[in-house]
Amino acid sequence: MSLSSSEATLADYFRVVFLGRPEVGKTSIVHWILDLPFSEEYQPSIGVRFYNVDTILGDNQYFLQLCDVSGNDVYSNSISSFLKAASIAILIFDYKNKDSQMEIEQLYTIACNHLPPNQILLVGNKFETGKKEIPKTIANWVKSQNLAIYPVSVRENIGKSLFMQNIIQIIIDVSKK
Ligand SMILES: Nc1nc2c(ncn2[C@@H]2O[C@H](COP(=O)(O)OP(=O)(O)OP(=O)(O)O)[C@@H](O)[C@H]2O)c(=O)[nH]1
Ligand SMILES: [Mg+2]
Repeated sequence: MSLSSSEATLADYFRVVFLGRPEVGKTSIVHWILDLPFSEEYQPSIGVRFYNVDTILGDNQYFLQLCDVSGNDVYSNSISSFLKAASIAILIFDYKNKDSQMEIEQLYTIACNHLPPNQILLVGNKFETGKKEIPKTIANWVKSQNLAIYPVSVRENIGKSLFMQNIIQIIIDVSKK
């Protein structure tokens, strides 16, 4: 049976939460997913913004709720409350910003309190150098935990299909539970 988005209740939505330091590109990635144009101008997000998306994957209809959380420290205490109802956490760092990389481990620990590791994606944005290697700052940790990193560049439109395939696969797996 297919539902219209006005008939869907909160329980029908799969929440995808985007987290990371200010300016790593969370809002840009959400806009990229929604096929909205890229903006060079930085406008810090305030609080959280939800985008409800009705999507068809194969024969099935899914309601996704993209949850774009400001990276400002003021909201760091709210992160756990957004993760409580989440199906996926997308943790984003910036290839050009060491602080954002160092914070990923801590975010990962918080996300693991709410979700199994296979529902947490690590994304490196601003991947424009063409260098494949994982940033030195997090290389040891990534290796020791056997984690995968998804390198993307919203600006250069790099890495979107693999990243999206993973989100879709997780949603399909979670919906079967
Ligand atoms: N070079 C480059 N810049 C990017 C890329 N993606 C986003 N940006 C820029 O990075 C800046 C910050 O992007 P936002 O998406 O607003 O960052 P945010 O993580 O949402 O920031 P907060 O809302 O403050 O937490 C903007 O100036 C974007 O144009 C990218 O792939 N490459
Ligand atoms: Mg933002």
